[in-house]
Amino acid sequence: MTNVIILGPPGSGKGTQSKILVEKESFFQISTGDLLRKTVESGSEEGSKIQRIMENGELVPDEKVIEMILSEMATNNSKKFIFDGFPRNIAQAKALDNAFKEKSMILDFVILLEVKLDFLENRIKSRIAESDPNNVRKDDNLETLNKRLSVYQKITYPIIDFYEKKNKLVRIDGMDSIECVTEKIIQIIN
Ligand code: B4P
Repeated sequence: MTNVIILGPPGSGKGTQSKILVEKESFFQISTGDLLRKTVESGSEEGSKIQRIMENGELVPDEKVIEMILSEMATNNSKKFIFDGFPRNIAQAKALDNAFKEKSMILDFVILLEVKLDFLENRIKSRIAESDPNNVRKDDNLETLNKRLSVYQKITYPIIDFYEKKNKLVRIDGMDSIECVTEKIIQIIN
């Protein structure tokens, strides 16, 4: 069956598209951002540490994120996984490769949503506008966005090359409408 990674800068639409693909194509979504936000909401000491990291626009340590991903894969026997927000660096990409090998699974596509960086400010502003005013994401502000963009360029960007060399990467214009991006993804995966 089909396993897909959705890659792109913060606010490029990874979560938006993954949720649509869950509905339309019966994928099982694994979103590290959503899983981390749940840990933060639990109010645990670990959650408070993670909250500070996310509010600073930095990456949560690999051990935590990889452990969450492996546990999600182990407890859900879906044949169609969509990874949203993971991997975000080479160490995470290699850990996912190993998990796939161990489970004899195949990674079919890595879909890169290409969005010009100066466009992302408006995306984050629209996510703030769409949110419940009492529940706006703490990392949704321009200062944190700039840090997240810098982390993306320095740390996440090299995995584009990693997947390109494996012939898994497909680039999509993420500046098209939400519907148009979905349509292109569905064409690719089918
Ligand atoms: P994430 O939760 O992954 O969030 P994201 O990158 O900000 O956003 P996404 O691309 O999903 O945008 P969305 O669809 O909402 O990460 C948050 C933080 O968690 C990270 O900074 C990090 O600290 C931590 N983290 C997560 N994964 C980690 C990992 N693997 N390792 C370490 N740390 C990790 O879209 C944004 C807005 O744009 C929405 O309002 C949407 O409606 C709009 N939009 C989307 N597509 C559009 C389109 N085509 N046209 C117009 N608007 C569009």
